[in-house]
Parts: sequence; C-alpha cells; structure tokens
Amino acid sequence: MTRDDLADTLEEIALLLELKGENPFKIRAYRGGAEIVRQFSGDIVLLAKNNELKGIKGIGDALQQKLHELASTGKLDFYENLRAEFPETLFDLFKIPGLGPKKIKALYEALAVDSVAKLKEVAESGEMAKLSGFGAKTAEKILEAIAFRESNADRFRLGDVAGAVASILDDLKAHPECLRAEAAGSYRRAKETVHDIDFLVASSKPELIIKYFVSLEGVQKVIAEGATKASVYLESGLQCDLRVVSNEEYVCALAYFTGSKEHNVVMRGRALEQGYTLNEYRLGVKEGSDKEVPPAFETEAQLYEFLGLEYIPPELRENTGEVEAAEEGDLPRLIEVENLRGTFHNHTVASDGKNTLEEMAGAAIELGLQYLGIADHSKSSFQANGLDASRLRKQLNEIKALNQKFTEEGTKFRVFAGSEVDILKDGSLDFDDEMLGELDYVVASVHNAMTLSEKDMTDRLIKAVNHPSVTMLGHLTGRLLLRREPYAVNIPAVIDACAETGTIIELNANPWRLDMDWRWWKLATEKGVKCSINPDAHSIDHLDFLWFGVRLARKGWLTREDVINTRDLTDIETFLNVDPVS
Ligand code: DGT
Ligand code: CA
Ligand code: ZN
Repeated sequence: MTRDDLADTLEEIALLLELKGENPFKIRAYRGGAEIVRQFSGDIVLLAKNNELKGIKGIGDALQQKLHELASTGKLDFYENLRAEFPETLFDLFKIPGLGPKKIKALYEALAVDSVAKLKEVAESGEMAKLSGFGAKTAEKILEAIAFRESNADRFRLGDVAGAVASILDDLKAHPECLRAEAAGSYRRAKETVHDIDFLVASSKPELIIKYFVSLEGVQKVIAEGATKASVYLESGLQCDLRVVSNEEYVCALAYFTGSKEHNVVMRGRALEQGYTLNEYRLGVKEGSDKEVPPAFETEAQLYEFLGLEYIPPELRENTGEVEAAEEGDLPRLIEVENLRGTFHNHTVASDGKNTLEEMAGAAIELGLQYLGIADHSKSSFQANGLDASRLRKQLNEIKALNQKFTEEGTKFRVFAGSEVDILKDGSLDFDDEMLGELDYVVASVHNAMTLSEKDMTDRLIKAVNHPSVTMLGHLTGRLLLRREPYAVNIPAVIDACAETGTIIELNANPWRLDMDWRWWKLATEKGVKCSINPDAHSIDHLDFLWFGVRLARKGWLTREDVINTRDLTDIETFLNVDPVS
C-alpha cells in the first residue's frame, strides 16, 4: 500500500457513492480525504497502519478507520462491497481521459453506459450528443480517447515495470545454474513504453531455470512452459518471456532478442555480405563461402567488432543510422548516470511537492549531486498550489538562508532558486520581468489551454523561448505516456527558436512524460541546443527518475557535453550567470 493507493481508493469510493446518488457531504468527505492523503507531509501510510490518524484535519472517524483497515490489511471491505454493486467493466470508464465523474454518472443513468464498448456505441450512434452537457464535439473527443486507448493496449511505461524487471533479473542471477542473464528487447533498448519483457539466461540446465522462473514470486499466471522457453504474466498484467540458451549461444541470442527487428535486419545483411549467417544462436559460415567458422563470442562488443563495427549500445539499436556511424567509428560517447552533477526542475511543499526544501536538498546531497534547482509552480497553476510573487520571494529567502548554512558548515552544495513558470495562452509568462529577474533560472512550461491549433501553440512556445529570462522549456509537448497525446506543436520550429536564443530543452525524466521525445534530440543537438535532464521531482524518491532520464538521453544519442546538468557547480554558476555564495 502506497500513499497513492490510499488516495486512489478514497477517490474511487467518492465516485461510486456519486453514481449511487448518495449524500453529497459524504461524497465530499471522501474526495477531500483523498486530497489530504496526497498532500500530507508526514508518513501517512505508516500512521494509517498504526491507527494514528486522530487529529488530522479533514479525516474524520469513518475515514480514519477505513484508512487503517486499508493500510494494515491491504483491503477494504466497504470498498469491495461497493464495487461489487457495479459491473466490473464500468471501472474501465474511469481511465478514459475527458470523462469525469459527472459525465460517467449522466451516461450511466441516462443511457446505461457501463463499459467502454457501450460508451463507443452511444458516441457513434449520436445518442450521447443529445444528452444535456454533451454534444457532438464531446462525443468526438471521447471516440478519440477510446481509439488512443485501444492503440496503446497492452503497453506499459518503462518506469512502471523497471522495479519488477530488476527484481526478476536479480532472482535469475541468484540461481546457481545461471551463468549470465539480461532483460533484452525494448526494455534493454530503453523504449519509453514496452509490450513485454524478454529475459535471456545462459545455463547448461535450462529445465531447472525454467521451473524456477515460472514459480517466482510475482508470477500470477503461466502462459507457456517448455524445455527452454516460458511465458508468464505478472500481477500487473505484464507478460514476461524467458529463453534459456547455452553459454556459447548467449551473445548472439542477446543481440538478437535485444533487437530492434530493424537493427537485426541490417546486421544480418551485413553478415551475409561478409560471407556469414547471423541468427538467434550463432554467427555461422554462409554456404559456398570460404570463411572459417568464427569462435564463440564472449561479449557483444566482440560480435560487433567481428563485423567491422564499433560496439553499438542497446539504446541506439533502432536502425536510425547507428550501423553506418559504427562503421565509421563515429558513434557518440553516450552520457552515463555518473556524469550528472545536479538537476533543475524540482518541486517542494511550497507548491505540489511532498517534501520540504531542506529534505529535497538533503536527498540530492545523498545522491552525490552538487546542486539542486528548485522550480515550484507559478500562480496560474492554482490546482498545483502555484506560488504568487510574494510566496516566491519568501522561498528565495529560505533558499538563500539554506545556501548560507551550507557554506558555513563547509558543505559543497547549492540550491538554485527558480520557478516552473506557466506559459500563458498568449505566450506571456506568469510572472512579471522584475520577479523573473530575481531568479537564478526559469523553467517555462505549458499547463493549460492545451488544445490550441498547432500554429498557435508553436507561436506560444516560441514567444516564451524568446523571453530573456527563460533558461529552459519544461516538458515540451505535455504528453502523458499511454494517457494523453502530446499537444499539437511544430517541434522543429521550437528547436530552431531554442537554438537562436540559447534556450535549453528539458528532458523531463518523469516516466509518465519522458518529454521531449528521444526521437528529436539528434535534430536538437545538430542545431546546438543543450538538454537538461530533469526529474520534475515532487518528492525525494522522484530524484531517482534521473535514471530513466539518462536512459532516454542515451536513446537520443546525447553525450555528456550535450547535457547541461553534467557541469559542475562552478561551471553552472558561470553558465547561469549567478554569483557564487559568499
Ligand atoms: P515490444 O516487446 O513490442 O516492446 O518490442 P521488442 O523489440 O521487445 O519486440 P519483441 O518482444 O517482439 O521481440 C524482442 C526482440 O526479438 C526484437 O526486438 C527483435 C527480435 N525479434 C523478434 N521477432 C523477430 C523477427 O521476426 N525478426 C527479427 N529479425 N527479429 C525478431
Ligand atoms: Ca519485448
Ligand atoms: Zn510541469
């Protein structure tokens, strides 16, 4: 049970009570409770577990008891019973963007919509458009959302599966008969979303490894189990395949199952040209060729070298020019997580973060970073408790005092005072120039009016980029992976504007975003635009998102030099044109 689990459950209860037409006060109590659980600064899960919620404003007796039951047993009878009053398919409606509780309630009552299939039907037939509060446009939007959902079915965000993958990999490696193991496929290539996980193990006892794999904790269902292959579902619904090969076959199998398919096709063609065949088991001699059988490879680097190529890191294996570059010895030296020295774009309790300034700084110090940029929301993001100028000035003073303290105690660490300032609909910024001028740096982001035309959105972003105070653009396209499409924007035009003005583009490392998309970074760096890998952390745990950011930066061919927050504190002070703390 996490904080989000608790809050989500309360929110769902509120919705179900609403569908039942229950007392609005009761509904509001649950919804308010969910919000309090999300915002609470202490360890709410532990307090709930220990039944110590008494005295927390907004959480009455009934809610206390339910949160306790949920946190201590992982279940809540009240909720289960409530859920059972509705068809299971109804709950899929909650995941359709643009369909809030009010609309669900209206559809459910007027048209008996209790599944996505039924929703689609009434949207297509025109029945929905006739309902009050709906219309042709809403129906169209909902159909789009359904199509988006269908095209993303059975995919998972990299960040949502990484924990499970690492744990299975650890388990596999711990088996005494496992010689080597890796998670190959799109996961190893750091795709932002993956369909399934392709595990590969080298062993001379495949049957033991297979038995062990299908009985691992976390495996919910075995789909197939053979002598050297198995497929299972985890509790999350994620499919995991395992292949066991001999140690001699391992390197070719790893290269094959890492893919991508397109990269493999090119590699196979290259092998053929040189008189060899390459498949999932080995590099062999082509019929009629006078080449000798090569020795088994110990590493992928040897395989690439044998074919006259530099080692191609998995993230680059998408057939977007990596083989040609490897042939010329022109591959970039990709950034590594150890290269990071700091990070910008982090939130605190002042807006919608969960940890204080001091806690965030402390966690960054723990990670070995030299600086942390704070960028809480600005006032127009009222839903995120954005700061107005006076609250922001107060925060500036707190940051100043904290930096002073670090200097006095000899801690080589600095907090940079920034803001994630809203780019308003017309491209102007949410603070006046005087306020912006007091900041060390500015992240400018779009948080509302996301349905502008491509031209208007592009003009809006370019106007912000041209503001002299804007250091970097935050989450360029606003996408939420598997949830919300990027808004319409001409990315090359924005990249050009950033190149002209020296504006940095953020690689937002939150696994829901991973925005700007990896496919654009080559263009950006060709134009000389720098990247900042930012976790957009809303709690100390989120600083770990940097790991995903680096993986996606590598996928975008970025080097240490391309990424601004690999610079050390002194360099970054010069870059931002701020005086060192004296
Ligand atoms: P995913 O699972 O959709 O996120 O993407 P991948 O790349 O992990 O694809 P998957 O799981 O179907 O296959 C894993 C790798 O195996 C793939 O990247 C390349 C290799 N592979 C699979 N099927 C074929 C094929 O028909 N031809 C070739 N050349 N390679 C294949
Ligand atoms: Ca896969
Ligand atoms: Zn933001």
